[in-house]
Amino acid sequence: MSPWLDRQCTFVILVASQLCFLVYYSFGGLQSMVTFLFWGGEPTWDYTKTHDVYTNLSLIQRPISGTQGLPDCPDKSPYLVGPLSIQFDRIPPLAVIQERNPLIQEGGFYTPPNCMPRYRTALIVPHRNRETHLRHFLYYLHPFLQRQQLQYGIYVIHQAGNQTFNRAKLLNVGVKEALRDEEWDCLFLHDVDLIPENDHNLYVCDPQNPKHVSIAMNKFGYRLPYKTYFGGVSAVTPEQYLQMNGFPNEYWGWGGEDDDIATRLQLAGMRISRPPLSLGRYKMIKHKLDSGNEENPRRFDLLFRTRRTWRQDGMNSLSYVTLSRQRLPLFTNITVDIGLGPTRKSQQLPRGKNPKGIETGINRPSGGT
Ligand code: UD2
Ligand code: MN
Repeated sequence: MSPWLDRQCTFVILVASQLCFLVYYSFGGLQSMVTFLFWGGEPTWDYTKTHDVYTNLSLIQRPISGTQGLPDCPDKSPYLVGPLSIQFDRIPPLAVIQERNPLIQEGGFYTPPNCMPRYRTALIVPHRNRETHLRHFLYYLHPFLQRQQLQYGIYVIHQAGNQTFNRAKLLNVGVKEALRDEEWDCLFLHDVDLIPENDHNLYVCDPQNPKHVSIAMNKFGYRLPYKTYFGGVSAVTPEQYLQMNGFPNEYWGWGGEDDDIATRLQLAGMRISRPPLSLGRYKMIKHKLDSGNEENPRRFDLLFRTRRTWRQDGMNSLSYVTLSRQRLPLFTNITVDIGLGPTRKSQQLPRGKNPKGIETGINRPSGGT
């Protein structure tokens, strides 16, 4: 090879390797490159750099010209910030939450003041004796949802009395009651103690399949605990909800109802959809198992029978008595009498035993981090 050609080659190799380095670093190093090449460009988020949940809220203003002829809200809200700082050491007073969210209407309803929303989402929260959790929930969720430019409403479904708690039945009640108010596009079925960590986790439904949203929680080390896990936060359209006959009414006490729901949606011909693991992140407020929500000893038996029972037990067999419906400043509270579970005598299976060997993963009662 001539010395001239040799110099040319060296030059080309030098430039090429510089280019490679440039590309490598502009993609954020090896880890991001691998993510980009093998996971189809799923965004990565740096959860060590977080933002206040009230960031950008003051930018949302009513136009001076009134609300006539408002444009559609953009595809992607300009107010989103990504990872959020979340702390539970101080409990925000309701008056402070109200003051910081001046655009919320009575009943906990919101419509963007400066554009026409693309989605209408109802949040349905089963509740009893979790007032401090509810305050954290309202403090974080209201600004989170407003930044997403959604039309939304928050419904708290409060079980009256101190008999055994029934989360799934309360959710059925919530769906029925929320749909009396509005033709919601999407129903978010939401534990009161779960706070989303990233506002790019949009509170909208997947039109094809029910979406399990809280897939990465601090409680489970930010991993999905098992494949069919469906607890915490999920999102369904009213059509999907009816297609699976809603949720079961017969699970009294802690556990099993989430696995039943995962089964019934499959029996109804759908599958579980999920957001990327880096987006479906949640912090659960630490708590113990509540009194009145003891482990349901019948759950494995019930789970064994879902295939036979789902068409009879659900929205089409729901019965309850509404005791009050209050439009409070930050949410609509619906207090209901949902009846009593089976008597203690008929609950004879030993605690925590799984007689049918059904896999329910590692979802055990009361384990916050
Ligand atoms: C898990 C699931 C939950 C549900 C439950 C079993 C997660 C994050 N969540 O939650 O979706 O499947 O197991 O039933 O894995 N609640 C009250 N008052 C009570 C009892 C319950 O308000 O006395 C409500 C509240 O919204 C709470 C939810 O029911 O967040 C679930 O109960 P939990 O938080 O005690 O159960 P946990 O954390 O094991
Ligand atoms: Mn919990």
